[in-house]
Amino acid sequence: MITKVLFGTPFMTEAVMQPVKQVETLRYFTAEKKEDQLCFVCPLEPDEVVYGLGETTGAMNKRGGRYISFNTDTADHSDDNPSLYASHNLLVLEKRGFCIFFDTPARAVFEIDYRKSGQIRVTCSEHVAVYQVEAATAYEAVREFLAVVGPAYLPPRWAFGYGQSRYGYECEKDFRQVMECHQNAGIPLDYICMDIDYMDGYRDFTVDTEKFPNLKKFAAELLDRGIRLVPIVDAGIKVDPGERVYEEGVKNGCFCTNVEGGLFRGGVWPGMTHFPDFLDPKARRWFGLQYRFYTDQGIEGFWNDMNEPALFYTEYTKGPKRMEQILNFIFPRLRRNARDRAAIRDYRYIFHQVDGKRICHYDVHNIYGGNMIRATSEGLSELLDHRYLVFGRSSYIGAGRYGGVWTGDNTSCWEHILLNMRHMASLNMCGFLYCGADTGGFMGNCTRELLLRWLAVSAFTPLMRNHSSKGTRAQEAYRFGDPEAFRSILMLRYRLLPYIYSEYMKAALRSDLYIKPLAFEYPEDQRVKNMEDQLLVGQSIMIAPIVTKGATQRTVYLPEDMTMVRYDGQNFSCTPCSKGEHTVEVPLSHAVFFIRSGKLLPVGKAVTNSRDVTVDDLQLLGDGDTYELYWDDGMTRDCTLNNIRLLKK
Ligand code: MIG
Repeated sequence: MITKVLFGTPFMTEAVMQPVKQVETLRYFTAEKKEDQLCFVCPLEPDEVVYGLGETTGAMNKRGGRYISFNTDTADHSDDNPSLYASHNLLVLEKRGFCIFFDTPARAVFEIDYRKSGQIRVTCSEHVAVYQVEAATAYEAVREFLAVVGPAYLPPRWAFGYGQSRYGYECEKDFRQVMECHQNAGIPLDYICMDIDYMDGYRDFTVDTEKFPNLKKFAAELLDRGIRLVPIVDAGIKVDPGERVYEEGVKNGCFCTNVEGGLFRGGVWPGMTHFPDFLDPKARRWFGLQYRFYTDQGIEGFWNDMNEPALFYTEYTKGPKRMEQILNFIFPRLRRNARDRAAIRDYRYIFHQVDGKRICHYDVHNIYGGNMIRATSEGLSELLDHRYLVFGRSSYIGAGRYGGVWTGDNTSCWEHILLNMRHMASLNMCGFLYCGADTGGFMGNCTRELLLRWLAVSAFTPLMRNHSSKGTRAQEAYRFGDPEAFRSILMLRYRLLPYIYSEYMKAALRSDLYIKPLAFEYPEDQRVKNMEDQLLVGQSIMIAPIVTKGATQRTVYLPEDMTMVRYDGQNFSCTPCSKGEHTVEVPLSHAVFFIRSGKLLPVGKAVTNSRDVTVDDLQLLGDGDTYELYWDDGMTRDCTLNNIRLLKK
């Protein structure tokens, strides 16, 4: 059962869409007033697992950590960084079948068995709507929560293909090369992302015509070969008198204001920018319809960046920032503190217009980015009559209805494969089904081994994109010699596409999770409680990938009898395995995963582009009898459970 308790006058974040019964008391938690904040406290038993918090660092079991909901542009994804790009204030008390969502757009601190041992302490604004769900199991509680948050975003099928990206691709030649190198090596590919260098002076809704003399023609040329372009769109609009988008935004009052009542100016990539007031429906619509610039050229996929919003400097910053930047670079911890301070300072100078009232950005900071995703998505749904790809960096619960998320600037290191897995499960609990990390790592230099192992994990995540930063080693799948192994792992993705697509669509339509922790299906099994390197993907598969450098084998725990599936790049071979521990050998060019008992897995033919995926003669693996296949044309908006057909063995 889901209920809500209101404290003060909570800001309407629109995270929850369905009506929820209001009650007077909280279950398990007590609220104490602390100056102008509330502190919610809940005692924990010693072995209790606490899930949730979506995109946060560290383990999936949040115990022992301190997390701060305050959306931050940060490339430090180490365990002790309390804030990443998003705020997802959901906690799941696994054993009690209980989840609780603190719905406030303001900063919130979660201390889970941290400051006071054996306690959850949540400190946040005194104006907060608290949603609580009590159910028989944690899995049921989360599904009930997702049902009131609203249906998850439905991407087109091509968005489940493999995407290649790099901050550094500049012009037609670069994109053509990426396409050709994949295709010549027989490595599947569906889209290539365009980072900020495609724009004219980093202005959204423009293109540098020296680099792309005819973008429409170029997009068509690529699409003809099955490849789509996915440009980046940043939050800020360049202050640029005479330029159409800027002038329109000013004229229509679509930008955030400053302390004095003028327009707020913040330095980002284009120099001084105005931030669209994404909290204002009028500004959202105005911004969303700007995407016509791209849709007119046949482009239907986008990523939204810098929407925390990221701020390099402001007009309130006195003196040169250079020394601070150098120090920040040398001392990352200091940098974090400096950034936090800078953000707190700067965000206090930004104002929104909400229902005719001036609201300080600092107090609603965490819902800015999610509303950019919403603006983008709502605009595109007006401009197009079919589905489109949108994913963003910063988000809040509820934004998962409008688009997906990627997890930002991670690093080419082994620990971040595991972080990727943890994020996928935690994000799914918060309603972000379409998600993925920068495969291979954004910062740092990737290696062949790291990329292959990472691909073997992201082969199962809805968003599967290889992305890296300027100045790092090139990490396209064809860069490491001997493309055979890469072909094998990526081919696996395409052979699984009917399943991945079908499971995703069913999960979205049923308020279910696409990726979940083992404890959600095996709540009685003590051994899976803290298992974070094995996950359930859809209803048939369990993955247990290799995430350690140099390892060629690992121990896998099966909570029930399962079928082990090995893909060697050509064939699937199946071995029944009994419940318990197994040592599994996985060479770099192989992928091994498991089919749950009584389930089936449909696999398709080896193809190199999503448009060639068919379900006409699927092979059915596993020991089940039937499989519910969701299938449509991959583009229609008419996505209902009527599109499910039953496959029988
Ligand atoms: O300040 O657009 O997370 O994916 O490549 C960095 C350049 C801006 C941050 C994104 C990253 C992207 C990069 N952006």
